[in-house]
Amino acid sequence: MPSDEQEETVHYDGAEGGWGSLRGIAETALRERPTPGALDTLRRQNKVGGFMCVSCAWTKPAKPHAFEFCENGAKATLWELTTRRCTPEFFAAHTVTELRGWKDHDLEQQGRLTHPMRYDPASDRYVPCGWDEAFAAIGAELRALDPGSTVFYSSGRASLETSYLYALFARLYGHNNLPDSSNMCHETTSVALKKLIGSPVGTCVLADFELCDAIFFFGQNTGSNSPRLLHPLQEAVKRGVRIVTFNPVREKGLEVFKNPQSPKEMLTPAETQISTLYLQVRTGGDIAAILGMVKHVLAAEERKWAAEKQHVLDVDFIAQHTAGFAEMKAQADATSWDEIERESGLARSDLEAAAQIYIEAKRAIAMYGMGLTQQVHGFENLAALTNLWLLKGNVGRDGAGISPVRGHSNVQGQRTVGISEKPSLVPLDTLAELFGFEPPREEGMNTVKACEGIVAGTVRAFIGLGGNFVRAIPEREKMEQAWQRLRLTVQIATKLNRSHLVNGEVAYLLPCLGRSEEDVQASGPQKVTMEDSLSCIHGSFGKNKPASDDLRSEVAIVAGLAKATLPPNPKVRWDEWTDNYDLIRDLIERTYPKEFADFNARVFTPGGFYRGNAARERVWKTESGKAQFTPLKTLTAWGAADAPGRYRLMTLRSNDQFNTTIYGYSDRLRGIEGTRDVVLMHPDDIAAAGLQKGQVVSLVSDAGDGVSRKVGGLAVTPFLLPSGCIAGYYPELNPLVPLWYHDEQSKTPAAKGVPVRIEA
Ligand SMILES: Nc1nc2c(c(=O)[nH]1)N[C@H]1C(S)=C(S)[C@@H](COP(=O)(O)OP(=O)(O)OC[C@H]3O[C@@H](n4cnc5c(=O)[nH]c(N)nc54)[C@H](O)[C@@H]3O)O[C@H]1N2
Ligand SMILES: Nc1nc2c(c(=O)[nH]1)N[C@H]1C(S)=C(S)[C@@H](COP(=O)(O)OP(=O)(O)OC[C@H]3O[C@@H](n4cnc5c(=O)[nH]c(N)nc54)[C@H](O)[C@@H]3O)O[C@H]1N2
Ligand SMILES: [Mo]
Repeated sequence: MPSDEQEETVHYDGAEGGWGSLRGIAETALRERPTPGALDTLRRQNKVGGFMCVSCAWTKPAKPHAFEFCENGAKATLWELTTRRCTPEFFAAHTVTELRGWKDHDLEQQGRLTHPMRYDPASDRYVPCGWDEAFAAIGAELRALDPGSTVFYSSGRASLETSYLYALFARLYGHNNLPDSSNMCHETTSVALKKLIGSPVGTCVLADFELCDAIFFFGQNTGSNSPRLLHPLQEAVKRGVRIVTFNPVREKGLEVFKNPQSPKEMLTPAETQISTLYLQVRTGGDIAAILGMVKHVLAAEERKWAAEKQHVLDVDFIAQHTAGFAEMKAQADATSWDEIERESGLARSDLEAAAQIYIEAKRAIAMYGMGLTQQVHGFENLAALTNLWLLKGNVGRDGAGISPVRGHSNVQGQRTVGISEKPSLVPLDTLAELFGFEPPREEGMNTVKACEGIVAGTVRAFIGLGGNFVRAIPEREKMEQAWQRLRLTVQIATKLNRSHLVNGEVAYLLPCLGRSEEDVQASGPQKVTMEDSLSCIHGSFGKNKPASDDLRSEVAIVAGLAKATLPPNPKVRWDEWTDNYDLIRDLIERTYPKEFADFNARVFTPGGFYRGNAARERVWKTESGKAQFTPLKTLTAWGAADAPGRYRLMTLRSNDQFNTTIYGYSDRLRGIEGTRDVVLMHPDDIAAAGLQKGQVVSLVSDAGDGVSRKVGGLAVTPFLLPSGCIAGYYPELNPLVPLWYHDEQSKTPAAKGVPVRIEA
């Protein structure tokens, strides 16, 4: 960062990792006062036979570090193992209306839920109830409703075993309304990569990181959101791998890293510079930036062929494995550098330098996150990226590939085992045969459709398998009002959050075990499994004493609800499955025999077992049977037109939160301390808008639909961002995102490019 600009802006001087990260863990430990076994649990975290972190989805290596966890993984574990308890006494002391006025942080700070609770409208309080009573009442409600008017949501944490049963419950009951957090996250990936290379998930495995020569990052904040990925990155840099980052924000973890687990690095000034080239692309500018790189690669091909009769492109790969090259090239040729510079906000020379690194790399990996997926033209972002990656045959080859960095720890796996609103992605015929029923075949609701149905009143019941739906979705005000007209809301959760407090007419709060806790059923202690970002399946075994004797496992709760709702079916054995999760894994194996062969025997494979990926084998399960080059519909991913006073707002995560769980108010890696009520802006933009540093302003929607949306109380904070791009925190700013403002193809809300104005 240029030093004069640095002086004017808020930033962090240290490296990612280092002592700051150890301090972050210590502060969490002080706040949560974790149970005595917690430190031992951290030692077992992400190790074979241990328990798998509930934070991010980054892979768990076969040869783990002594402490295979990061600052944020430790925070997530300590958050679960807190000694604080949110008891029936707490609920007796506060009405639901009162609690609705509390901050997210303060709600979760009450600690673990201990007892099943029922909403009592007379006293406006949650009151304790028995499990059987809750199941019976919910079952009766569901039986009285049209299954098509109910939604079964899941946040991406629940295990493969729970997820399989949950999806089966929905289908036996009669719907495919199975939205999950992925609908707000990497659904763009599931739709775009499926269409372009025939695989809804990434193509890389961990070994690729040991073979690649270059890694490109687009819109992913590794330092905060998948810090363990910094270890293979640091190793890669030491090997000479060049890393190029495209991000409007200079995120610390992709600049410099000090390994907090290396005593040598901790005691010396040693730190690793991660990115060779860091390009602060304009929000929504990646399509143009990548097209610029494509242009440079194509020009280099022409020069090299003319001079040496040698290729830059992988011409054999293009001929044999791809379709659409000519149209894609025609568009690149026809697009001027002026347009590319304007839309990306980057200089041609910088884009050429990035493209040169791509050209010189024999094997290149592309990684990306929400910066590409949460955009109106998110599909186009991924199409542009795939175009560039196919030019040199960087898909389906060791050391190369496209590797989206997934969010929740089992979000990818939930899709794998049937949580999907799209019946075409689920082996319904197999389910029909296994369980002797006729599964619903019509497409179910994704997150946006579920929200539309709730507003329209056509959705009558919502079950949440984890998560904090009303806080995570767009258009908060309208959604919260509509929410309270629901007939039934059921929340399966570990801690109290806002979604529990904007309850329906009949409402239940069902507290479950956390993944780090011992899960003992009739056949003994149970293990569960999840799938990471690199498609590896891992077993997880919780050992801690449960937070309360009245908790049930997620498997037991889902089975309890299903049994109370559905008529008896001799092929459907909720009780036996709850008694022994091996039987559920057998069902998963029978439903997905190729991916899950010998499942029970492989649960604790070091590094997980790989479930395979056709695109990695260069088998393209696309419409054309080839990997697809795509001409781009637009040069910008931003979904609005530029206009004076209109800004592109990115809603970001801090280093001190996990989605809607706000651990605290220290976004250390960006130098923002003590508050989340900020709007980050370049000093020149602040001056141009006639604002002052520290001035408190409101953001208002400028989406052009005439709907008033506003969030106030935000302090103007100077920050190094591209001109016209501003940033603030998710979920506080969610009221500004219109429900209709989403990726065109996948309906992922476009939370990274929201059109807003500033009101002083
Ligand atoms: N500690 C912690 N870990 C987490 C989470 C958490 O909240 N806390 N959440 C989990 C979940 S569910 C998910 S999905 C992942 C999310 O992890 P990420 O994918 O990293 O998501 P975000 O933090 O929302 O933002 C991504 C980055 O995109 C950049 N960006 C914004 N707009 C653009 C753009 O137009 N172009 C480019 N190139 N970049 C842009 C932002 O500056 C930011 O650095 O993390 C998971 N891990
Ligand atoms: N503006 C904006 N909006 C966004 C995003 C953004 O970047 N910007 N990101 C989007 C993304 S990527 C995602 S994934 C969604 C996240 O949306 P969700 O997945 O719905 O939300 P979380 O905050 O992860 O859910 C937190 C709650 O989960 C419960 N919980 C925690 N652990 C467990 C467990 O083990 N079992 C059960 N049953 N419950 C548990 C706790 O009660 C906790 O309060 O938000 C999306 N919304
Ligand atoms: Mo996510």
